[in-house]
Amino acid sequence: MTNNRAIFSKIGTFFFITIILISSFQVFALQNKLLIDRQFISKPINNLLDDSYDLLIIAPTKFTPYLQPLVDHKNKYGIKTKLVDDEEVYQQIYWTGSDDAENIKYFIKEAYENWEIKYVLLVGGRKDQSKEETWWIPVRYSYLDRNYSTRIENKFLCDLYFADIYDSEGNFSSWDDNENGIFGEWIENGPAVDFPDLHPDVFVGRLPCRNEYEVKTIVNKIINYETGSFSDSWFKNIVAIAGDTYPKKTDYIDGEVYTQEGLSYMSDFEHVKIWVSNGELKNWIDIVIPINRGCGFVWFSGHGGPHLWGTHPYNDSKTWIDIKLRHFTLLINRNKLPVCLSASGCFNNMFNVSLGHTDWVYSSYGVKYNIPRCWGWTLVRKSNGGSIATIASTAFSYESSDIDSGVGGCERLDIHFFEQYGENDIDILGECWGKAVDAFLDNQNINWADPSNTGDALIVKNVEQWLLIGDPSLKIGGYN
Ligand SMILES: [Ca+2]
Ligand SMILES: [Ca+2]
Ligand SMILES: [Ca+2]
Repeated sequence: MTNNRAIFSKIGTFFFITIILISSFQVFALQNKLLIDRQFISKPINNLLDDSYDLLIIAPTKFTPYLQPLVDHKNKYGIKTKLVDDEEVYQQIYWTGSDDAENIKYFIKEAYENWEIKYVLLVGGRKDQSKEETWWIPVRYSYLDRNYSTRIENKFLCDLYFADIYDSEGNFSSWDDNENGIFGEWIENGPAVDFPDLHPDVFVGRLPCRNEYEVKTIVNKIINYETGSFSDSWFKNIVAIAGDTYPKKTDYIDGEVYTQEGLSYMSDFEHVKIWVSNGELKNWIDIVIPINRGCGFVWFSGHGGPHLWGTHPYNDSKTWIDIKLRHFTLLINRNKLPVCLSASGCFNNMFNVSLGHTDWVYSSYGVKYNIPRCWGWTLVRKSNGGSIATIASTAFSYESSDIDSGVGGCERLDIHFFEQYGENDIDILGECWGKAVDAFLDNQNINWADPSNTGDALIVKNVEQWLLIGDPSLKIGGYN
């Protein structure tokens, strides 16, 4: 027994020393790893600190070969462009945010600080048409929870999250102040929980491509657009499509009043008013024809869904005049591509829809049906025409309740866009978007404690969901 005890004691001592040694080694290794991590934090991104870029493109590896022609094109025109695949992002940012979307945002922050980028193009949408959402490039849902009358909506797509890097004090704008992994929270019938800064620090657009074909199509569209000749008069048309968004509820023709205000900034353009009051807007053909003739901008002011845009004749709520996805097959405007705006059309840019699962798509009989992609994205991905970009809403959007108040209605965002382009002479698409967001916010005094269903939360919701599908570095009107 004594001998056995001595042997066990020696074995025990041996194991004890071994464990100490292993532990010491692990501590040493961990310390070194932390050292390496810290070095990575202070000196990330490919040892390319001497370089600076204007445009950062983030895409999955699968798409990157098809984006190289766009990179070459951008560089040729003086927009220094860096293409990074998503794996590279996740490898470099391995101190990790709370999820992949936050990792992307941290990477954008690093790129802003090290490469001085101004524009970020995210290339990647849903991976397929199934019910479960899987993404080529992650999205952020804002959980600003407000109903639209009796219809519940507790979250929506928000790419402004990726553009708003810093708060007003220069700290990282996390959009998750209480660190519960739920972003942009403004609880139902309650105050805000998270307090996003909202002001963009970089200009972000997304091409929600599902496959290589879509990437190739849009790369071609952008290159052709920017190198094309805009001396033709078609570009100088702005088509405004509007009717009575709220029959009887307001006694004026809402869409016409708002588009008129925006058009006043566009004095160099021919104003093509496709309105109900002048008899130019009777059905969807009236929308297709002026777009096919060619226009630099097309602006819709009315209602929307993921699958349609629509409005009413004056004081006639029973009659709808709308343009649906299937009507787009007759859009054959080819290289005469407009920038399209539709802030007031709810859901027009709701790019998470699929054949497997579609929210907020109804037939006229109230039955839900499915669509492969949303209205705004269908216009952008169309190969023989459509739009070069669509800026529109991803959720329920809310017009000003009072035309004279000018407070926080979604229509103000579109109007501010034309102010940037027409009056402030900004001709880069993403800058018009971002500076319109700034101008919109500068006119608001948001009460973040407002618990009401129709109060200040809607101002924030409007701006969070006004999303650019397109290239933020796009030179509006091209380079020639
Ligand atoms: Ca939160
Ligand atoms: Ca900011
Ligand atoms: Ca009205």
